[in-house]
Amino acid sequence: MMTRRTVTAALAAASLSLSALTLSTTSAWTHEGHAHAEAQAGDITVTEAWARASAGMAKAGGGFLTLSNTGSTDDRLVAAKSDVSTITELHTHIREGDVMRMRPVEAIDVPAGGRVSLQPGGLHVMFIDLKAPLKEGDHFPLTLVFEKSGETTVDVVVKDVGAMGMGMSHGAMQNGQMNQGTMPGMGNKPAN
Ligand SMILES: [Cu+2]
Repeated sequence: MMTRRTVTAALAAASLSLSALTLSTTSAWTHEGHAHAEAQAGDITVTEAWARASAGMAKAGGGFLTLSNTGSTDDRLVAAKSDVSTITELHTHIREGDVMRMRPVEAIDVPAGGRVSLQPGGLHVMFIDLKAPLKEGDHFPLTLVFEKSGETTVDVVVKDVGAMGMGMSHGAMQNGQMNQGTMPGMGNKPAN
């Protein structure tokens, strides 16, 4: 009897500390989320941060945002960091014949007085080896590292897999399928 009670108490304590952990994680995210869809690093403003909901068993996702440099010094986005994936990279799309391929880039220029959009079919943040599917309505912090302006954290909202953000100017992006659709057997899954 005592043994069982001890076990129950231990379990209760464990679940208590688990919920405390969950609580602190949530509040940390909420706190960082106060920067919300807009964040500032020096003269650089980050707006319209969103990620595409991941489809089915996809282990990668794309993140998109706009960078505005109101200062008089050129800067560069040199890294992105997030907890949603094992690896977070900066990518671009390159057309090879009829196929759009993604390539990692070392940095994304944010010229003085300039504005750069990371958008579907172009520059983007790549989340590789997602720890969990990105679901519509979720949001998560993404830290951006600039060469001169330092770091800032923006809240990224997850939008439906078909969301096209800035428009549908990319022919290869029809139906919201990125070129992961070229993977054998992955092309014609019905949308959720
Ligand atoms: Cu990519």
